[in-house]
Amino acid sequence: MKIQWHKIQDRLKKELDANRYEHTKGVMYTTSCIAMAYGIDMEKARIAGLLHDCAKCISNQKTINLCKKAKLPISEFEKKYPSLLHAKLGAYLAEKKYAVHDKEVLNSIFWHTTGKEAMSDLEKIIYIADYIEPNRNKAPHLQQIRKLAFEDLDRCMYEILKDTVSYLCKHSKLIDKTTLKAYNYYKTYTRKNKSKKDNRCIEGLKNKESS
Ligand code: DGI
Ligand code: FE
Ligand code: FE
Repeated sequence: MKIQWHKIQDRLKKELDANRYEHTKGVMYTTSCIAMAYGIDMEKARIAGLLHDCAKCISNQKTINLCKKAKLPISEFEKKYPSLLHAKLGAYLAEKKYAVHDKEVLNSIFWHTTGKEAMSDLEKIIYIADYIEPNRNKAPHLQQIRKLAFEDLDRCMYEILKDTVSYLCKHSKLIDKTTLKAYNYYKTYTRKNKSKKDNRCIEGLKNKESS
């Protein structure tokens, strides 16, 4: 991938407000670090982090108009909460305006707000980095979640989705189907894997006893 880092950064600086631009850089560095920890393609993680919120500072009305023009489907839920659309429109603009054509990168931008079931490692990394980058300071359990990001991507997804769902409930916001499906998936997935791990420990102990 030939990426014109400076050109993209200069353009984003104009498109985003100062706080969002700082957040964007925070996400870019955090995605790079998590990718390093797991041996995932760092360049893909870095460019996805840099561009994930490229559509965030576009007004709701303009976002809807641009989505219609680009023939991106808008769900009933997104009509009610157009801010969710910045992820989908962001993936579209990353390709058309910032000339990033890598499908894995575009998918991780597309899913960065709701998450989804069975995400790729790159998708998980962008989702997680968005939540834990150093400028974030309001979410509960940040210290544990930041540590978990470098230990277990799936459990980290579960903890973030759990806190997000409970935050949305507490503030009487409706929960998107995709967010809920992602939450249920990682809840079941981490439980299954935990019991697999426990079984392996038990097997290990049995083997020790019998030898
Ligand atoms: O764009 P960022 O602020 O960096 O973060 P983001 O893309 O994760 O967007 C966060 C917002 O998305 C946050 O205000 C909660 C909202 N969100 C995510 N899932 C849902 C949701 N809002 C509603 N109403 N329902 C959801 O399921
Ligand atoms: Fe976002
Ligand atoms: Fe973000």
